[in-house]
Amino acid sequence: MHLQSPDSKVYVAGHTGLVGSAVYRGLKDNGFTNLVGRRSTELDLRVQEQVQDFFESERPDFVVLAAARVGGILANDAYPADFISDNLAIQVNVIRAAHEFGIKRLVFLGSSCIYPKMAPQPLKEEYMLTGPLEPTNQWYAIAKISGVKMCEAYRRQHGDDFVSLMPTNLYGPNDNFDLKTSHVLPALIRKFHEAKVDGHDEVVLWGTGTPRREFLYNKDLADAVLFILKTPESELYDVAPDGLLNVGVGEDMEIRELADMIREVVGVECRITHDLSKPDGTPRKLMDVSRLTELGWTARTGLREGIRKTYEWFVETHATTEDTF
Ligand code: GFB
Repeated sequence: MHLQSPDSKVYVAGHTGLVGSAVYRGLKDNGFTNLVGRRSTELDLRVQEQVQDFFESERPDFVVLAAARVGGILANDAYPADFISDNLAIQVNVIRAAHEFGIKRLVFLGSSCIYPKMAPQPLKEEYMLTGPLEPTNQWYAIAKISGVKMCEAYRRQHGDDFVSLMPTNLYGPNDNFDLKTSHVLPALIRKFHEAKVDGHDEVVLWGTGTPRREFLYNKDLADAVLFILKTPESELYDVAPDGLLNVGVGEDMEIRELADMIREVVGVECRITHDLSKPDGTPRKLMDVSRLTELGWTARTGLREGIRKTYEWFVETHATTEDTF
């Protein structure tokens, strides 16, 4: 059942992360004030008993499942056990509880890496499970594919209104700027910023810089989540009978083009070099966004504008909490 009443109780799992924080804020700004969130220190979603107790006491009407262990290409490769087991545990516990406690609609968030490494472009939802995955992030991808399939299974067996959104690479305020574990966009913001502040004349990119990626601002994803929460079931499953919808901007670019853009936004003159010992990953993952477009949603934030806002956030936050980066 879709979200209508501003009094409905919405639980945003992962409400302090890149996605969850934007979803929480987006709901609030749109008049939905009966919101629930828990930090991972208060509620460990990997522990079934804690999840059961939480649903028992809070009894939410709607759930946005944005809690996940996420990271960039090297973090995925370095911590495969954490990526597969934490994500599977979170998903099993939350999706099961959502069923048991009669949640009206659950929106599960995944990632474009669920699609095969060499899938045709742009990536259509039907390409899931049609070929081998990118090896560096197969562990995370398998967990997310399981989440999509769990939602589909609960819908099929019990009629639960559980739907999956697959966003392309995300960025924005509240991103992770740790150079070892982050994604490329926040990493490059930090690297160019530090080159500017410390007067370095070189920034090192991982890999060849030729892979292509698509970037979606986290507030645009939050807007898409709210849009999906509010879309009536008949329309939603008419467009997405398998309950899977891509979210993206429909355009991609090479990593080296992204680096040029970030260098301009940060305002620094320095050379760009390449560390070819680091992996390139998937050559391209451009989303086909025709399902969401058909329903009437499109992303609004241009990449340069989004990078500028994220850089402002980084500078402000960095100035006050330097040691957290
Ligand atoms: O964003 P990223 O880590 O993840 O890397 P993926 C994207 C591309 O940017 C790769 C290159 O080709 C990297 O080699 N790159 C260049 C850099 N410089 C850097 C840098 O300083 N840091 C980083 N991190 N990359 C992840 C998956 O894949 O994307 C996840 O591992 C998930 O499972 C996520 O799907 C959205 O786009 O390659």
